[in-house]
Amino acid sequence: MAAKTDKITLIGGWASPFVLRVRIALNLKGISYEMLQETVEKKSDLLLASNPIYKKIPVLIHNGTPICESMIIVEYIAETWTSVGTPILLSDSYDRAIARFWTAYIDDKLSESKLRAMMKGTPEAEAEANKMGAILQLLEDAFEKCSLGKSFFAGDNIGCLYIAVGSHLGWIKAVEKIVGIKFLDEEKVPGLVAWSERFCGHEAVKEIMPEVDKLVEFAAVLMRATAAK
Ligand code: GTX
Repeated sequence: MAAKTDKITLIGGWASPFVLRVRIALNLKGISYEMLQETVEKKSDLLLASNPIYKKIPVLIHNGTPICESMIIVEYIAETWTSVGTPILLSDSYDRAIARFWTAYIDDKLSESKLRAMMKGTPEAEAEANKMGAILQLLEDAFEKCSLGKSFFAGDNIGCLYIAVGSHLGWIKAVEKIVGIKFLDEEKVPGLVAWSERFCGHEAVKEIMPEVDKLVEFAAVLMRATAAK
């Protein structure tokens, strides 16, 4: 178990769904941390030194030791601070395997490059964005069927899979606004819509979930920065 005097630093950025995962996990455990904001223009020396392989955020620095990749960090937090706050890992190994399967699916389908491709404002981008609807429909059906201890939508605690999916809700809503297509549609994905409202209102989430309009503004900044390179 980690000590109260531990120094926790998060190299992050307010708009990143992957950073949000780590912040939710830290909130669930009630762990204080310092967050260093990376900028679009230039990666910090600390980020380059801490994640030399991918050079991406988030990186958690625990007493000087860096840990990279959002879901690896979430599991590290769950396993390091077992006896404080809310448990994050499911107790059954099969349930954990199923949760990891769907987390890998989400990370494959909603990577940064795929989110960017959805927001370019071109006809191809609209076709790409439509894939979001299909992904959400598949998740709705799968989560209804698969048993993760309790049914996915009926669970009270925020576990790893909730964090993996829920961290993307802000960007899903931002893409909805940018391309003018409703993905979180009550008629099509009622379970996900009701669950997403509960997730966004959770104590560990509501203060840190980025505002959709700010994400839309940030998307424009990101696109301009990419075009200028
Ligand atoms: N697999 C990694 C994880 O889970 O930690 C992915 C992390 C990642 O992609 N981080 C991005 C990064 O550092 C920041 S989050 C992307 C912002 C969303 C924008 C949506 C359009 N990127 C820097 C880089 O790729 O150089």
